[in-house]
Amino acid sequence: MPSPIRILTAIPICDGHDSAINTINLEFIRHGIEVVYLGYHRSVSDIVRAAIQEDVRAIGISSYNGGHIEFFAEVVDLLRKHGADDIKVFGGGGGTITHEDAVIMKRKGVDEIFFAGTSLDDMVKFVHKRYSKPRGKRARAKSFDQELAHKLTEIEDKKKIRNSKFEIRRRSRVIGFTGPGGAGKTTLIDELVLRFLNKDRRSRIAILSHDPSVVGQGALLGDRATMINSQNDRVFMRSMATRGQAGGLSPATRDSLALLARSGFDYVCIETVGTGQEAMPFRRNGIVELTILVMNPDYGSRLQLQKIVMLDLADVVVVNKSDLQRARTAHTEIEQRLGQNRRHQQLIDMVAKRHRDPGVDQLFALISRNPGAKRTRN
Ligand code: B12
Repeated sequence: MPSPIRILTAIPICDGHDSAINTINLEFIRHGIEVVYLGYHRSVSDIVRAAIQEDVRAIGISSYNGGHIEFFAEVVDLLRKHGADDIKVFGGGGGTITHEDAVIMKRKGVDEIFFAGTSLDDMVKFVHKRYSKPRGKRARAKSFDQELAHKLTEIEDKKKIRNSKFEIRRRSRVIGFTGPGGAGKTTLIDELVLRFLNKDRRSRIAILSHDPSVVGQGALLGDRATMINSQNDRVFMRSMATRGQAGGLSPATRDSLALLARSGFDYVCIETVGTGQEAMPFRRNGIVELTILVMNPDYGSRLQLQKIVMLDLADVVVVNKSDLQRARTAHTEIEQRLGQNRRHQQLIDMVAKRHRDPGVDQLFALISRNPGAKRTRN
């Protein structure tokens, strides 16, 4: 089976018209395409950085608020500057982009522009036709991030990894984040990233983030859209689809994580898909040194807690959204459940989305002062 086509979609800076791209994303994933969605209000450099790190075949931009001729051209130029002109650019924008504009945009290197009235089917056909051919021999990477991105693709595509032109340095600390969908794992990682970046101005962080593949093998890899602080040159983020594997990770996770962990990052954060009660995602993964279970206070009754396997295995349990009414009860019930394990697991309440949240500070302090001391038992 050939690997799915990976594309990145985004909306330009100062533009919040996301309704078209949300529909288009869904249609793409239904037809076997993996879509890394970067969200709206994104700068040229955010888009190009993400496209290079994700090593996508193309970038689809949806633009409504004007300035599209310049914006699309800058994306094409910056890709060229980074030696990433094998990543192509296409897009649309209803009644805003005229046919005359499109002619200029194509002259500047844009592959295709779609106008109002185009069927979703035509767009899917275009992506399959234009971007499904296997890449030929690739030119040597121009940067460390680009080389790493190419290697991660080789791992996902089960190809032989080429030797490194860039130095592989010391081992990173690897922190695993798991928990049900919507508990706030991505927001928490993004807040921790802010603290990592501020603490040491030279540090670099990697994030390996998972989302589920759906019927038809496509996937919406949407964690980047929630990231604010992680849109930074010191952060390397890669989104991965589970590609048919149950349990929260992908068949390529183990090797990808091993590569990231020896690539000189200070921290590597790995985030699972939203998991169920039986999940033990890091069990067979010796690289993760600290596992964090992020929970929502709304897990149901106390009885539900007995069934969550990760409550036995996690080093730290986070009760996020602790401003919700049920959070105090949740804290007490989880505390009692953890007490039965007799493992000195930490329980931290927080509101991860809140700026300068003391619970996130507490978790950050725990991670930073605990270098490698606490290997997970799972
Ligand atoms: C819906 C809408 C809104 C909604 C947006 C909801 C949302 N979350 O997206 C709301 C009401 C919030 C809104 C707000 C505003 N809007 Co408005 N909005 C529109 C409207 C009516 C439709 C856009 C749309 O979603 N169409 C539905 C899609 C599915 O169809 P489509 O646009 O034809 O797109 C097709 C192709 O182009 C293609 N396509 C589109 N994108 C992509 C991307 C890829 C990768 C591909 C392959 C294809 C593709 O797919 C579609 C399939 O046929 C347009 C008018 C118009 N007709 O375009 C104005 C319009 C875009 N808005 C406009 C304006 C001015 C605004 C506001 C600034 C108004 C204000 N003063 O507050 C704000 C700005 C909001 C913001 N933060 O950016 C102007 C922009 C003018 C300009 N460029 O100079 C427009 C053109 C209206 C007008 N004629 O004045 N807006």
